[in-house]
Amino acid sequence: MQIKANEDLLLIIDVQNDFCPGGALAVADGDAVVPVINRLSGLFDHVVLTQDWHPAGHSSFASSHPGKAPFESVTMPYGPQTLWPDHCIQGTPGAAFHPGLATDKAQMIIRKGFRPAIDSYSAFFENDKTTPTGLAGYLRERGLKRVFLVGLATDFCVHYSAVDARRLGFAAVVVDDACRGIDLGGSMAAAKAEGAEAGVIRMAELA
Ligand code: VGL
Ligand code: ZN
Repeated sequence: MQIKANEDLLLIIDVQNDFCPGGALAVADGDAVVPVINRLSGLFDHVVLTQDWHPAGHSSFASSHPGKAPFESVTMPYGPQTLWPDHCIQGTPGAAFHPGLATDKAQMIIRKGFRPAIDSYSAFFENDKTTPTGLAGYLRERGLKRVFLVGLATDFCVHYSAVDARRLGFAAVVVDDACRGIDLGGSMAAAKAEGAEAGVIRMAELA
């Protein structure tokens, strides 16, 4: 696939210490994406990073729900919400980007999940599916049409971002060798099916 410098964006999702081995919500082999993403960054003129950025006591943390354990689910006003171990707390080392990630090329960092009462998987909308992050406007103002998605986790933040990109009228391409997933209760298979339904393209790798 040919990269179009003036139309394509590389969207690097949540490559943060807490999602890498040793982190609070470690994704198996999560740090393996770092060298792959660093190479891809060199191919794009437009690069944006996202950073999961929760206040302490965030409502997506199991620790905020007495009697609940991580990976259980609760019903929030905006719908079902999976509960996670405390992770990516603002300003902590776990919320920092992986030290090996090349971040200099990025022109913007979208922080998400900072509102205490609502989680945000997608880089475009919070989990209520209506509160925007501003990324769609950024893409439109810059005339960008296609989003290549990489990072963590394939079946949560990458997936929700890809589907929202499609919903907003952008082309969306997930590059599999630059992503790793959590796979909770069949979420990898579900993400693949829902992504295909939404018109998300999956590539094994981007040469
Ligand atoms: C993520 C769960 C909780 C992700 C973020 O980046 O995929 N997953 N917060
Ligand atoms: Zn989170």
